[in-house]
Amino acid sequence: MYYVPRLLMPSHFPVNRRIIFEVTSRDVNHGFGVYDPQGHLIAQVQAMPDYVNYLEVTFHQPGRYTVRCLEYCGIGHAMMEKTISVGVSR
Ligand SMILES: [Cu+2]
Repeated sequence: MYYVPRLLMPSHFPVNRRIIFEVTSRDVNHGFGVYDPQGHLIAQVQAMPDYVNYLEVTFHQPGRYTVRCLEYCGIGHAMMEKTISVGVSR
């Protein structure tokens, strides 16, 4: 198992290991969506202030995945995206 504390978002993850994301928010509601290298949504959970949700993901294929906000949250919404690499060098 690979545990991701709520204030830490690494950009590299291993393949074929259970990963637990702690998901919360400091301001308003957001959506936490994980997309595989082909652009398919593979996991999602809501990010809410003062509450922690846990999202378990196992990346079975190496490649570049994307985490995006899935809920309109304000003027910065379109920029809420992060690329993560799985099983490949940074
Ligand atoms: Cu948003």
